Amino acid sequence: MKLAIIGKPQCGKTTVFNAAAGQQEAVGDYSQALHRAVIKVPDKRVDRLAELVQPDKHTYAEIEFLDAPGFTGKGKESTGLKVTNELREMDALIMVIDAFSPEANPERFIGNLTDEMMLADLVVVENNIENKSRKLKLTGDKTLQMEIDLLQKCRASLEAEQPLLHLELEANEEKRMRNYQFLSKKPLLIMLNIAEDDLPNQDAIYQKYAHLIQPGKRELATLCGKIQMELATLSPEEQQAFFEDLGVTASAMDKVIQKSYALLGLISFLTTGKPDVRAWTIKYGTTAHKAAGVIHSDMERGFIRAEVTPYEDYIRYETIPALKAAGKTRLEGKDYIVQDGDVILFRFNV
Ligand SMILES: Nc1nc2c(ncn2[C@@H]2O[C@H](COP(=O)(O)OP(=O)(O)OP(=O)(O)O)[C@@H](O)[C@H]2O)c(=O)[nH]1
Ligand SMILES: [Mg+2]
Repeated sequence: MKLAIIGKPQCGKTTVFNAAAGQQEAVGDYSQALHRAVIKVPDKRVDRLAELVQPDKHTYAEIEFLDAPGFTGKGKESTGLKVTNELREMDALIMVIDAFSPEANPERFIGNLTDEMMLADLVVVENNIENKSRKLKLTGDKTLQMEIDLLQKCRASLEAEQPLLHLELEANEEKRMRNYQFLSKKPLLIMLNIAEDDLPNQDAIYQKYAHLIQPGKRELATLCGKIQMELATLSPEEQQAFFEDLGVTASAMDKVIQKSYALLGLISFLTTGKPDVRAWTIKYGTTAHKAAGVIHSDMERGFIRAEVTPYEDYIRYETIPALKAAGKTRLEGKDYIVQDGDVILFRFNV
């Protein structure tokens, strides 16, 4: 999963990046610097299975973070567009909003950033309408007309100042939309970066902006980036003690992971074996056939069946023979919808 942290200059992007990804990049230097990090998603299930199976290694799911340079200016002049190509490849965006400084005005900042994203998308929409219309005239290719109709729908939405995320689309349109990687179509996590003094008011601030939440499209979280960044350098035990003192309920990393998984409808399945115990991230609703492909394209191509054991049963019965004897391992076909925590052995033949 790839997540980009975006926001106005000096809103605390690098501070949040440091807190969520456990990094120690310089903050407050007006550098607009770009940073990257990969974190391992903490998963107790992987730890517990590794204790049982004693594999050579164990592997957590990973999240790639991009700390993107700030958005300034408008449309084509926006410095945010410098990284648009990379931004467009992200699975979701984390919009950091300054709610700590004297100039803080979350509602306006969220509006400004959303406008910037919509403007960037409008440029793409208009260029494509123009190109495709020209091609249609030349070739008479009817599929182009469908594409143009879809783009015109997008244009109408953007002109009405509606992010593309809210556009109602048919399944085949959703599929075609993916080619354009529109920014305002990306699931969004709004992170209100609050002042240290506001920590006790965290819940009230969250409630004030809760109307922005749209399940599966837009999520909201509050955090004090500055404190979280300082805490991120401590051990988990030390962190816990400070959290309680400060009234912090979860680490920035946990918040980002949990909210992003919910936003993107992600779950994890697990694989075990002597070489590796591993967690894999997929979208909820993925079939066993496609899940096999996440591991290796050969597994998808030569898929025979999936041997599925719920994690809780695996931990209870401990060994494969015991699980089989108790009838806890099921044989599932291609169309089985993988569930969170399924421990799966794929049988395949290529
Ligand atoms: N009081 C307070 N200050 C914060 C908080 N988060 C960030 N800051 C301060 O805001 C300033 C900017 O933080 P950065 O993390 O560098 O902001 P940025 O968005 O990465 O800035 P650019 O990359 O230059 O656009 C720093 O001086 C931080 O210490 C916070 O939660 N509380
Ligand atoms: Mg920065």
